[in-house]
Amino acid sequence: MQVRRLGIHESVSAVFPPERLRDALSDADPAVPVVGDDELGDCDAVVTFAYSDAFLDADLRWIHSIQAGYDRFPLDTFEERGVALTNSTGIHDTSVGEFAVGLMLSFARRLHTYVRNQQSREWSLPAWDEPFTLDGERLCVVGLGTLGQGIAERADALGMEVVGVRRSGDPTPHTQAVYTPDDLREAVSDARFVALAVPLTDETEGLVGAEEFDAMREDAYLVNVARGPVVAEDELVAALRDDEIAGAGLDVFEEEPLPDDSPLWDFEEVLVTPHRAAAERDYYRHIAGLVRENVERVTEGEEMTNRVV
Ligand code: NDP
Ligand code: 7N6
Repeated sequence: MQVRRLGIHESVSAVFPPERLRDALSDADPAVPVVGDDELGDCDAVVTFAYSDAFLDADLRWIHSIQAGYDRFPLDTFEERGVALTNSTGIHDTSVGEFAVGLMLSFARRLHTYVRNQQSREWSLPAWDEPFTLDGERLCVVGLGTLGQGIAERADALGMEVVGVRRSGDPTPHTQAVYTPDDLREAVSDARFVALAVPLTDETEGLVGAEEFDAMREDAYLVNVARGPVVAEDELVAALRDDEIAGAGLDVFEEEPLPDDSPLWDFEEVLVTPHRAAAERDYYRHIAGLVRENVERVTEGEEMTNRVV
């Protein structure tokens, strides 16, 4: 494969201005124009946020997704057509790790309640036994890759007792025990927090539902920074209504933006964030690093990193 013209698809503007990435790659060998669907004609490859059928029409050889998740891409078609897809796993440990810990800290230290009260100039005290500390509390991280390990490392630093779940069951740093998905309910049963950090796949769709909420402690919080459909959302709403769990910090949803009429907006112990756990001003720099490395690898005839298909 030769990359002479690498388009930066305008859809990356969902996360950063495309021109930032263009400028960061200006010293790379290929030309790096910002392109829309109609301007892909001369490109061999594209860096993108969204998937567009125009990529196939333009016969691109390589597509780089600025997301770690690749659930929206037609992998089988890419495979059939010999299109390489690379993703952006490996860059979100700090950003999402800090975000997930932020959600947990907010619930424990009651920050979300104080922020809400401030809107109405209300000096209102929590019940004496409502606030708690993360120190000594148990966290179960489901999915122990970049995100999961980023969360585990920061939770461990705060004195939390961290366990995790992954298919291999292999140990990772900062976890005291690692379970396999068969033992998911056992893994979540003693946890004060359950943080989801798995990719959305056929196996993980609906991974957490009524039975898992039933297995969780009544004072437990769910944190979802993975993908909305990993959780059966109706069953989450039911679990929150029936006080089967204490609350949830949710960055991702079955439908995004979260519809106006979703009951999730209204729970006091639910924090809704707009799929921004990974957002940071240096995002485009991390992407530039990944893209630059793969351009060099392609030039040298080496295997690409973060190759999905
Ligand atoms: P990685 O590939 O680094 O890690 C995925 C982890 O999930 C691995 O530990 C894998 O371990 C585990 N896993 C896969 N399938 C299962 C399963 N069925 N049950 C339990 N564990 C499983 O990905 P990232 O950490 O970079 O990203 C994970 C996902 O998080 C992305 O796919 C994306 O959807 C989402 N994401 C969300 C962001 C946000 O802004 N909210 C930002 C970035 C990512 P093993 O192979 O041993 O099973
Ligand atoms: C960018 C979100 C991913 O999968 O959804 C995330 O990497 C990216 C703000």
